[in-house]
Amino acid sequence: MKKTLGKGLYAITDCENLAFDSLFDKTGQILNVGIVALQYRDKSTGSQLRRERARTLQAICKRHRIPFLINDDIQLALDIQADGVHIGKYDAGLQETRQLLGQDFIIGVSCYNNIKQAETAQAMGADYIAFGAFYPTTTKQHTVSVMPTLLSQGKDVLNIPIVAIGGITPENGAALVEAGADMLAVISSIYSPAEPAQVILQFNKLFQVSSQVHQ
Ligand code: TZP
Ligand code: MG
Repeated sequence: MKKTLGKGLYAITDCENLAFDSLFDKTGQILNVGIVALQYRDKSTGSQLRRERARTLQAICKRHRIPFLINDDIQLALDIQADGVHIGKYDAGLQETRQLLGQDFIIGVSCYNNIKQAETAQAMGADYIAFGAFYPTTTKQHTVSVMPTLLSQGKDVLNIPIVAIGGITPENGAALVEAGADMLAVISSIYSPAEPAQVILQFNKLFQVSSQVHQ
């Protein structure tokens, strides 16, 4: 059965800056506080090691009953039966991805700053779309810069969840939740502190406040 995605913090692994032991340890701390999804994003590790690491992270997500998604690598997602994948413009297309993975996988699609692309992805069966980068980031090069108002425009035409990404902190994330982001996807703000618990709590508060305001 396809897992559902709640509103909240969507953590993405920082494989560029952390050795796997440390990444795993921090991911455990992050899951203990509470997030709504974890994405394994790893651009440089070879395929065998990537598979092992994915399985290790998948196991801890299973224990916490948190959806586990894989960036880019749809074959790996299929092989280990992850909960979903995230694809962007350099990856397999949405149709091909859905054909390979079937209906039970979550498929998220990067739409950068493009609402039309998001509407098309929704019509083609995407489970969520991501817009960004909202703020300057050193984690990814060549990002498109996006205004928070895009989220409210997206809300008018989309009924699948909207993820915001790019340079997000608990401070600047409030405006994005207010503008309509269902999830905040975050790498460095949560993986760079030695102990991420405090910052996760701060992120989670943004969603508690938002659900009270919108009740
Ligand atoms: N896509 C757009 S910005 C970005 C990605 C993967 C990087 C987000 O990382 P950070 O460290 O939260 O800015
Ligand atoms: Mg990609």
